[in-house]
Amino acid sequence: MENNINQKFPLQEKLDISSPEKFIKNTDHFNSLMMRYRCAIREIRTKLEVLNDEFSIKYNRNPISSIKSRIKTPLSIYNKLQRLGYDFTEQNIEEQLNDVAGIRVICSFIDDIYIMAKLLADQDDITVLRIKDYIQNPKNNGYRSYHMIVEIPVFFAEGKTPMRAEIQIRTIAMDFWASLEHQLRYKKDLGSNEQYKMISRELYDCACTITAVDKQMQNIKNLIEEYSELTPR
Ligand code: 0O2
Repeated sequence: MENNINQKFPLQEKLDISSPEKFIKNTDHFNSLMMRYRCAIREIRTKLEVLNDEFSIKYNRNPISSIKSRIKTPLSIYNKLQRLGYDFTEQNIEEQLNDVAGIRVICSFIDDIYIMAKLLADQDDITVLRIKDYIQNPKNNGYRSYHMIVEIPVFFAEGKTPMRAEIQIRTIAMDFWASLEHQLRYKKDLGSNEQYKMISRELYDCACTITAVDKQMQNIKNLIEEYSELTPR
């Protein structure tokens, strides 16, 4: 069947892949694959929203402040495969890339990150393939975030397809820092190496301040909860 979504891209040598744009134009399969990743995002988003709703009823608060999601752009997919030494084929996209579907969960407190991660991991249709805990083990530049690569089944007309996605869970403060640092990394006209190093040091200092603030806010929340349990209503 020509349009079966589970059919792989035609053999690479039959396609004009002299540029990613031509490749994409020449095949409907790519759009179909991206549609599948978008559906995986929708499934995971729903799971997170359900947990957040349940929390707000049970505990009168929302652990999730916001959820962002994105599908990697075709050019970014192409560049990443090139960097890893793979051709731009459907099989390589599915097998070699974990972050075509990306979901970012912004939580209010550090504890909420681990609560959300556990509640997701405990769901029996989610398979956790990899965890990178950059909160326990921050990167040298100060980056902190909790990363999960998961696989989730999505039900299409032709049947069930397991889809991979990257979930990044972090606090509002961690997200604020990471967004600015991301801009720095991709900024081309930043000036000399010395200036770049100076800004990196400043950013690292900010990361330390933000870590302290996150911990302090978590302590305040714990104290409020403890005191309100002791106070008779
Ligand atoms: P973009 O543009 O955000 O998509 P892999 O998951 O194996 O493919 P890797 O690098 O081993 O790749 O995974 P890791 O370390 O979990 O990082 C994946 C993503 O986390 C990155 O995607 C970034 O979004 C984010 N990230 C990791 N390190 C940093 C950092 O130092 N600063 C910031 N701001 N973000 C970071 P991409 O594809 O690199 O970038």
